[in-house]
Amino acid sequence: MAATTDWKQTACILCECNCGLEVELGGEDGRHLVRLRGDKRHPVSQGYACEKAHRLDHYQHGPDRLTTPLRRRPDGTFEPIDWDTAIREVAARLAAVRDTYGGDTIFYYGGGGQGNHLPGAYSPTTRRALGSRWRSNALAQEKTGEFWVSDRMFGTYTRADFEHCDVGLFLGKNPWHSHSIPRARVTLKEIAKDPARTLIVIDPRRTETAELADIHLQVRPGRDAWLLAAMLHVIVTEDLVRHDFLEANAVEVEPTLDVLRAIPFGECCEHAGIDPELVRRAARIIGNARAFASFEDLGVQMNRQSTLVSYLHRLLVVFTGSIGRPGTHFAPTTLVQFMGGGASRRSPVANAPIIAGLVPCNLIAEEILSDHPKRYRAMIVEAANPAHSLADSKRFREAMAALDTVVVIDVAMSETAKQAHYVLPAATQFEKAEATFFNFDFPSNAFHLRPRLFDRPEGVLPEAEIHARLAEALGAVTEEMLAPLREAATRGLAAYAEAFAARLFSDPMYQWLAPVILYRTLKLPEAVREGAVMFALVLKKAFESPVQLARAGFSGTPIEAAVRLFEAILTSPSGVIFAVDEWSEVLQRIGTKDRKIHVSLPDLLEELEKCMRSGPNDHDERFPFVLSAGERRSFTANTIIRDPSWRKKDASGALRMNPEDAAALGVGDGDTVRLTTKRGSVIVATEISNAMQRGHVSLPNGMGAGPGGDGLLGGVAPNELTALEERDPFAGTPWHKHVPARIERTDGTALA
Ligand SMILES: Nc1nc2c(c(=O)[nH]1)N[C@H]1C(S)=C(S)[C@@H](COP(=O)(O)OP(=O)(O)OC[C@H]3O[C@@H](n4cnc5c(=O)[nH]c(N)nc54)[C@H](O)[C@@H]3O)O[C@H]1N2
Ligand SMILES: Nc1nc2c(c(=O)[nH]1)N[C@H]1C(S)=C(S)[C@@H](COP(=O)(O)OP(=O)(O)OC[C@H]3O[C@@H](n4cnc5c(=O)[nH]c(N)nc54)[C@H](O)[C@@H]3O)O[C@H]1N2
Ligand code: SF4
Ligand SMILES: [Mo]
Repeated sequence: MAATTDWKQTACILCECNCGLEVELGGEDGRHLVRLRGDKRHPVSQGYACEKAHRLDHYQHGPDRLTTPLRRRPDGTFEPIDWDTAIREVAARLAAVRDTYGGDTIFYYGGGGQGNHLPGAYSPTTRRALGSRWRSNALAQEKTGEFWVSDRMFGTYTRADFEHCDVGLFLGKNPWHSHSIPRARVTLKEIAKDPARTLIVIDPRRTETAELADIHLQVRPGRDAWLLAAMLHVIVTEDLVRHDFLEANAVEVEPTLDVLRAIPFGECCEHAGIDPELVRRAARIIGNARAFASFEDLGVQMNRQSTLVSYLHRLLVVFTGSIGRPGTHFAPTTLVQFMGGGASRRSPVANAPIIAGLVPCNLIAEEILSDHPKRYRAMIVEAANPAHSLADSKRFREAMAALDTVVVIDVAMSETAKQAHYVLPAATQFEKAEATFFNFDFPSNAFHLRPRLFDRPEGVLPEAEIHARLAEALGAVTEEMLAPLREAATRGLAAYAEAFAARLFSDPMYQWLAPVILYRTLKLPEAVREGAVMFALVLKKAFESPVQLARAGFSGTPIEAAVRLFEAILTSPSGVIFAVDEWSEVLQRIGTKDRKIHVSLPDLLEELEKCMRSGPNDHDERFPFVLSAGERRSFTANTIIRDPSWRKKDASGALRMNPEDAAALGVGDGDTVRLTTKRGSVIVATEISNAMQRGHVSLPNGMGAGPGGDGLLGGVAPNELTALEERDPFAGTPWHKHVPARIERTDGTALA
């Protein structure tokens, strides 16, 4: 091995925590991430990193890496083309779709994953040049139900302060593996070992988090609505409701309390499969908490009654007055507000609600496979793998095949790229500057622009450059627009800022073109060049939140504060605290029209009453098992890492199954079974696990061989088994965690 260089700062890109890392570069060509450790200077992660970060070299050196633009031949194979040809042809084909059918038929999917949100920040320029109107991404298959409820109740999006809570609840969430809160394992262990604090987990599996918990409510799969209704019933009937908080901050309380008083408690506990005394105990602990923090995630958000459960969960938070105090819930000052938002429009073909600006993922195929005049005709996919990650991969592939033009921008030949007409290869997240807008910390909030670690190989481009070239080829960004700013840039950042702000605030069109204009005209050091777009975002924030920025040390006029903050971002390779909030500000951020929390959502209360009357209705004789398709494990990271050799354990992604279920079938640990759902049938190895309850089986996320089985990932691709119509009636989010399934021995014997 050649001599290694110094430690360099970057961040992990495998989950939304983006823990700060220090890495040693080396290997034969100096292009490997040889050693990695948590970066103590990172303001949020403070040196923390989990085991997954150590495997990042498998991302940087993935086997499916793209190194040149590709064009599909009529026989379906790809031929390499040069960048000039690729940009010219892609621009011409998309412009032809725009001119024939309207730009609103060009659909945009993705924009970023767990570690990279700058592509999505540059894409507005290309979308504006094309008149593209509709878009979506993974949030519209997980969080849009929660966004919709939060928007109606609070007019804002909240997160929880587990570090200072005395009662912590995880609902359909296994943070030991999936994280999503800073330094998750440290915080979980601290709550668990402190006798004065209580950790409550609601999960049908005995997860690693549940093992640490004081109370594990091992709910029957898909029955969370009944469990939460029962818990709320206890809180209301035992009068553990914080009336002072509600009087000061909420409206429409009484009608909701009436519905909850009438909940059939015993029946609910029975449906949930949990001892009524344990339900009471958990509810009392939450009702009497000094500081209650809670987090819901995919176990309920990708499940039956998901939007109703998001609502009931928020009622638990509001009735216990758990907003706006340390250890409870907060609304942070974020740099870019992309989590949250209500339903504004309806989609052009299926008339589905667009929540947070996103078309529900389960309806995209329907919006394409239609004879509606406004059906989508073309699609740009960037930094996402929807042919793998959306429900019903077969149907999604059919939809892609029906499109006139598909352009995929990715670092690797993904399942989605395989279906494209043009594949544009991007620099990896370590070959350009990158960042995410997952900034949910409180009271101090941080942003981390990671400088480039490696030069990029010839043949690939960062997304900023791809969008700049496309916008120029489409004639949307011209030299005439750039010249005055180029000139201003020679006079320093302050002069540049004045010139840029004057244009930004005088021309509404400019904000769409600003990303590429900034990238083309700001003179930045090479290692942080793609950070140019941050200038517009920072400027906007300086006008919106001057007090919070000033507390973090960025004061002066908004333009002065923006210049200071932008300079700090460029020169802080471990990240920078950009805003400091105060707890007293949280309740002032309630953004409903009357600035009150709206406790009653009539459509969801009606849904609650309907569910209570009808019972769960979730049993199908033909499919006696419930499959959770997509569990987070130690060796899963969506499809960010595509190299199967990184999986030291569980390489094939086993189906976890309860021992009694296995015994009834005569299946031993490691044996293969046939797993069948409405949409597909696969052969999979089993892992017998005491963590599973009877009737519930679980497959990992992010595995899968892709179409034709010729990919490299290994294991079962979960969405070969899921169906589009299995979705929430309100938000359209999929029921990936509740897929009715049948299991047979590979010799054909069905399990009783
Ligand atoms: N290791 C790893 N970490 C990740 C990721 C990864 O791929 N790998 N992905 C990241 C991403 S994109 C996300 S969105 C998060 C997701 O993070 P999580 O939501 O924590 O992830 P999952 O494991 O998909 O689902 C959580 C839990 O839901 C439970 N569950 C299943 N059915 C039910 C039910 O009916 N009721 C309840 N209450 N629970 C149920 C499952 O048993 C599981 O333990 O993880 C992030 N972190
Ligand atoms: N059945 C089932 N399906 C699920 C889930 C589940 O639990 N069960 N979970 C869902 C959830 S929560 C999520 S978040 C989604 C995730 O699914 P997607 O949003 O589709 O994203 P990823 O799998 O993270 O894929 C990211 C893509 O980005 C590429 N990439 C990596 N770095 C770069 C870069 O720098 N530039 C570009 N242009 N591309 C890059 C990778 O090669 C990969 O193809 O999956 C969802 N699908
Ligand atoms: S918690 Fe998430 S971001 Fe942090 S090291 Fe682990 S996978 Fe990476
Ligand atoms: Mo996700």
